[in-house]
Amino acid sequence: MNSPQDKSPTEHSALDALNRQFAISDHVSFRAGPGGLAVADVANEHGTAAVALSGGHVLSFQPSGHEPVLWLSRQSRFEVGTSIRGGIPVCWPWFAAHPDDPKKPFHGFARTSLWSIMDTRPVEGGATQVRLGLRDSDASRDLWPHSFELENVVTVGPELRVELVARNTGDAPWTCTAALHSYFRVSDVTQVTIHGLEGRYYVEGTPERQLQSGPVTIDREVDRVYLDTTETCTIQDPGMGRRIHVAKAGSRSTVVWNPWIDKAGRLEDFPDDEYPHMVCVETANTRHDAVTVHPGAEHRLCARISVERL
Ligand code: TA6
Repeated sequence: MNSPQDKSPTEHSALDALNRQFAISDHVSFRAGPGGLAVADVANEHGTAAVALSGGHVLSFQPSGHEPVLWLSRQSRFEVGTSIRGGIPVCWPWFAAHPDDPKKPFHGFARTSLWSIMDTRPVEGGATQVRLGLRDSDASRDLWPHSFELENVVTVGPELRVELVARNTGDAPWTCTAALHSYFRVSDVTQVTIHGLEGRYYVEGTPERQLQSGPVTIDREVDRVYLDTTETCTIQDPGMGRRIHVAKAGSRSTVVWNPWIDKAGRLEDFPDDEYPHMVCVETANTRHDAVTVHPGAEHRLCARISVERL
């Protein structure tokens, strides 16, 4: 962990400036997190969370009286320009490979960009909100020739509410795909069941649509894009004695992913022994659920995450 003397004068002043402008006593403070990344720590009666400015990335969420909800790799890299493994990566303005140029960053550039803090505030019910922002730049326009303002509005309360707001600040419509790529902690992925996708069609690897019969269970690599679904998903985890609810708005796709043994082994930031303890249930719009935003308009993609004891 970084100790105070490890930080450079500029890192000190940047964190000091963030704390001067945006800290809220007992509720929001800023520190140098892993790899020296600036992290907002949020705490209130409902629980705690941490959000990195790199990627506008929720790293953790722990409701009071519960175990942590999000999985974060102990082997993740923490450098601006590199995606963080775990938490809630923001995949935008495209999900997975770029549709025309596979050399462009997988899952878009938002998750590897340095975001700014726009605002922090208490909100009703004892919750706390942190609003992060990203806007187009020469670098982003080289990858995606459009003007935009992106906000990730993170509200920590009885539930974790993550709302990605994408505004078109240009003079022509653009189309994007996206995901709040949430990694959830589970006791044993082979023992969990994922409910809410019964009877929906998904694609996995090939373009052919397959019908989901019953709850989703995982006993191999699963990488499924469920289309045309607005349903809340529930991860039932008997080992941890809890259900995790993933409600959503502005999303018509849900992605379920577990890398299983071989893919976990190929990912250098994913410990080989960790695939049993995580599952991604992602709040997305992809494939034919892509979203077109007209000049001056915006789209909101929202995930609401809550926990219930079994
Ligand atoms: O959301 C599922 C997925 O598209 C998988 O195919 C896998 O690649 C995962 O995202 C993680 O992608 P990343 O680029 O973070 O390794």
